[in-house]
Amino acid sequence: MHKSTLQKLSYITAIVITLLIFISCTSTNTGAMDDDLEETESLSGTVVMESNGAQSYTVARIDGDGISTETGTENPSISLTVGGRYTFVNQAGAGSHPLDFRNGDREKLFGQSNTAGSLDNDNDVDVVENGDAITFTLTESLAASLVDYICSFHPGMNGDLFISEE
Ligand SMILES: [Cu+2]
Repeated sequence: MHKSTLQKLSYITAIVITLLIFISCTSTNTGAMDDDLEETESLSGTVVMESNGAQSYTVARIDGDGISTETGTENPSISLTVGGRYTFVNQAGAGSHPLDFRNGDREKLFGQSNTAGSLDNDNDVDVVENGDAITFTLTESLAASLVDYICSFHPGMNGDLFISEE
């Protein structure tokens, strides 16, 4: 008799614990989803570029959200999340190593060189240049054509751009 009462108690305890765990997991998940929504609404990040002479660009650091890359390696691939607004701070110098962004046909979309780019004046991409920094919005349409970055003076300073979905 005692044994079966104990068994019932332990079943009930197990059920209560399971319910508590379930409830706490559910509330945690809801919180995480809210955070994700906030992040995608205001996704923005900064890539700080340097150069290894005229040989290669390097990424000194990244700040904010939506960017992944390796810092300190030559001409690293940079992954950007669609929908974000990104600033590339070209510490190698916009005048010495103008940073351009290109499509798969190696045509300039926009950038720091004096050559015209097809998206220089696109309202949605909204390219803004400020000293050595260049800022743009990675629209779906831009994401479909953006392929790499390059120094317009030194073709060896060149790396891939990858797009990640949010
Ligand atoms: Cu250069």
